[in-house]
Amino acid sequence: MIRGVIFDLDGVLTDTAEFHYRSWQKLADEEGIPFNREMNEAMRGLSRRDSLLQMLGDRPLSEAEMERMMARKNEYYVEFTHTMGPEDLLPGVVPLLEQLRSHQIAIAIGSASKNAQLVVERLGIAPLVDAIADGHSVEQSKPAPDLFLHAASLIGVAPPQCLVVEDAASGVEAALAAGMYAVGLGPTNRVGNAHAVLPNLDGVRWEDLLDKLGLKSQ
Ligand code: G16
Ligand code: MG
Repeated sequence: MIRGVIFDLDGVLTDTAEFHYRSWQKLADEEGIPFNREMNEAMRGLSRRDSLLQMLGDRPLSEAEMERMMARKNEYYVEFTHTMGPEDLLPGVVPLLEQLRSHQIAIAIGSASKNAQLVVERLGIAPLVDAIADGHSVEQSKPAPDLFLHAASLIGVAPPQCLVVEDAASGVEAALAAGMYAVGLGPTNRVGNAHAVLPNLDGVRWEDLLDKLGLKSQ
């Protein structure tokens, strides 16, 4: 029986993935580092530091330089978040959250982002969310299970009774490592390891999710 659903934020509830990409691209262009959308795909769901390391490849940088680059990327990203509002919620999100509420299913956010709190507030969904585990919550980010285990403990639900909704391979791996159910959103070459795969949450009802997982609605 599923008693809690943990939603990834970027790429699941809202398309900040595009804002993250544009911020990294701006930084890369300024620094003369070759970068493009395809390379960005490999960074989906990774923490800020892991994303930078991925972008740098074998270019050696001091810790201080890395800190400065991460701060600049974040400046660009936070600028984007200032333009965000409830209209940036992806289709199907609010009806699904409301449906979960009516079934007394606990709702948590499990995001690698240090800006998750800010984004949740801008989206106007804070009242529908019981707990937020974010980039400040644990040391080991996705694909380690720590972030989702922390989210589960915040809502007081045992991991096997949690379902994670993710758009990134690293997030699906994290959910499986945490012993949770995983629904992947997007192409199977990205999230195919999840228990079930859907293109997005548009029109998706709670019963549909349980059905896809081979579980029964209670
Ligand atoms: C997100 C994004 C990643 C981003 C990470 C860290 O995670 O998918 O692209 O690098 O957060 O974000 P920040 O720089 O704001 O701390 P998620 O887990 O919400 O998909
Ligand atoms: Mg994501």
